[in-house]
Amino acid sequence: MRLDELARRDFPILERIVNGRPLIYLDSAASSQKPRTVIEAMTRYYERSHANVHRSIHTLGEEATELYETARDRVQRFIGAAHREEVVFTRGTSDGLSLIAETLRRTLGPGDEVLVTEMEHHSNLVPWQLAARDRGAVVRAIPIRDDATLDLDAFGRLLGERTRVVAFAHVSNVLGTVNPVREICARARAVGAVSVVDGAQAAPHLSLDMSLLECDVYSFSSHKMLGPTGIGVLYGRRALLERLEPGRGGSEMIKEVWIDRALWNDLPWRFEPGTPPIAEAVGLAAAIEYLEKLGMERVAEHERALAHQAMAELEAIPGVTVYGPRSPAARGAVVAFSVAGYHPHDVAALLDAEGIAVRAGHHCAQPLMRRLGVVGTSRASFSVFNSPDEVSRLARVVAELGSRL
Ligand code: C6P
Repeated sequence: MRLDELARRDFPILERIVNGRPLIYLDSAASSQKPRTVIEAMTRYYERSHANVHRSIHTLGEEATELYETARDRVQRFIGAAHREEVVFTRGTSDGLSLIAETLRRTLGPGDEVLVTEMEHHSNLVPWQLAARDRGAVVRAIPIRDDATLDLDAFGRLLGERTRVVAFAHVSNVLGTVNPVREICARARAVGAVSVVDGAQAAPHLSLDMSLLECDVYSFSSHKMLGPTGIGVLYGRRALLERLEPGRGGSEMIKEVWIDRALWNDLPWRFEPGTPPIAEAVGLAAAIEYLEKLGMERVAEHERALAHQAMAELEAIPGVTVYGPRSPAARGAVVAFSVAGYHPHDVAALLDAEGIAVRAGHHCAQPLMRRLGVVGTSRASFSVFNSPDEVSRLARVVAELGSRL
């Protein structure tokens, strides 16, 4: 049985009729839909176990703490982290990247360099701009080649003794390019720079193993991987987190506080000030359980096949341009495209009228749009519940738009 045939009935929202048509949801890269088990786990938590964590001695407090910390163990196994202390819960990818940029800020000095890439999402650019601006450091970008991959020779030339941080996406949310994480992190390490990976578009689709990637920091969101909004994960190598001063303060991240100073808590709580997203952690654990039951290798294979099909069918339509690497093996589960004569927003609106949800615009990657010479693109993205028929329907409707001109 194909993966979508197995998974589809688990997603209640897919029963919706939109604009008179059964919903075809091709916008999981922006936010995926949720299986029933995730929704039910969160409801069950609120109906039976809710209390604050780490502070209440009563039964519900202990149950909530147990559920929250068990979710951490589940994430640890899912991403192959060596230690549970390396799993910090955040509010999402952007929040995790901001947290690490705020934390590393004080390690930057005048003339130091933060390397990013031309394909970054604003969430992996702006926090570094803020950190660099405050410390007189500079942000420089590794360019991309015309085949939509990173120019690693240029990376070699940019990398130097002033490089403090190398921050880059595992998978581009526009091009779909899968970057060579292990190689980039090794080269960053060789010059003593901290490697920070934006895993927003990788965690939902690829089997992750931190022990193989050997990055220092890896940030991703739950809501793109079938889990709830409001929670994400910041993996940080223990040796790095141990020597960093927290960039944010509040309750739970301290052991003892005086008026003028405080003693930090142990990892990972040192980086989790305030009441954390507890129900969301329960939902994320349920999402991981669901993905693990399907099997991440199978998930990756299914979504790669859909992306490959979408590229082939869309490219065959006169007037359609597809962006990103040609080889499906080098791509994630997004396919950005443009239709000659149409603004990307109009393409999305016309598809919506047919019940097909895609995203359009600059995808929070304006420097990349400038590099591609476009104002924006339309983008289809895929998840476990999407079928080859849905991809063909997308291509048919796009072909009709093309022939209308
Ligand atoms: N990209 C998209 O439609 P948050 O919003 O914090 O969960 O994720 C931010 C983010 C960071 N990096 C990458 C590579 C991303 O793709 C995203 C989210 C969505 O492409 C919304 S702009």
